Amino acid sequence: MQLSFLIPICNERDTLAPLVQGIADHVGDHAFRILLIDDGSTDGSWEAMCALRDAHAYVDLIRFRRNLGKTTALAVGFERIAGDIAITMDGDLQDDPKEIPRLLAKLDEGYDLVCGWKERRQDPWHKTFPSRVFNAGIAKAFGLPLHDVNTGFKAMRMKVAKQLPMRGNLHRFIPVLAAHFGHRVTEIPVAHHPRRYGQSKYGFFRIFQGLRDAAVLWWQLKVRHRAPAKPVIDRALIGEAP
Ligand SMILES: Nc1nc2c(ncn2[C@@H]2O[C@H](COP(=O)(O)OP(=O)(O)OP(=O)(O)O)[C@@H](O)[C@H]2O)c(=O)[nH]1
Ligand SMILES: [Mg+2]
Repeated sequence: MQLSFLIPICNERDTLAPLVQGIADHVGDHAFRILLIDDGSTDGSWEAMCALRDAHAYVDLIRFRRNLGKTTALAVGFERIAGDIAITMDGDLQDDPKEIPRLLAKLDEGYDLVCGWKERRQDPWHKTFPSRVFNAGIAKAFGLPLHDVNTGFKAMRMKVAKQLPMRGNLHRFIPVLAAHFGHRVTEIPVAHHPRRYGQSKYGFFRIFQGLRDAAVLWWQLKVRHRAPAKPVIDRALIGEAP
């Protein structure tokens, strides 16, 4: 099986080398590629990414000229990758690559998307509490009983990755969208580590953005029965990897 890892990066210079090494150590016998997307980092992440690309034939890079957001990074990445399975991970090494075989084993049971549920989330209460409320609301509104809809750690069949309409901030709702398209969605608990390097990108107020987006999506999917369209991406904003 060919695995394609897709990792959006925004100022995560210090985690990149151990993250890439951790993935390479846990893919087993599978063929794999790792696509790192630099979303306008200013901390030297791009230079670190270039060093990794030069050292490892399985590393691919995309660079945005400025910060376009996580959803756009995933949109561009999903379009670019190939293979059988897409695996998304956060770039901050809070997700543990050792969980890769377990996510793949769960897909093998017949699922199309497996979410990594950060059951013991190593983040402060002002992140974990709103997240719990948000997830409970999503579960009820969309009839999708997941504990961690917005987890960055997911494995999915390539047909799911290619179908997702990644616009606005819909990266938080990938499982909702996949289930809407009839894909089989589930979750498994995964290890989660405290952030050791770099800085948190999302503050307390993302909950309000998430709630607004949830309300709009609920209206579109549950009332209008119409999924958001795929975005048109402005190629001029995507620089080429030298
Ligand atoms: N492409 C892109 N990715 C981003 C952006 N902001 C965050 N990310 C990615 O999203 C991941 C999660 O962001 P974090 O800041 O770690 O959010 P969090 O895990 O909820 O918060 P912490 O626990 O404090 O790390 C990061 O590792 C990045 O990979 C962005 O502006 N653009
Ligand atoms: Mg994090």
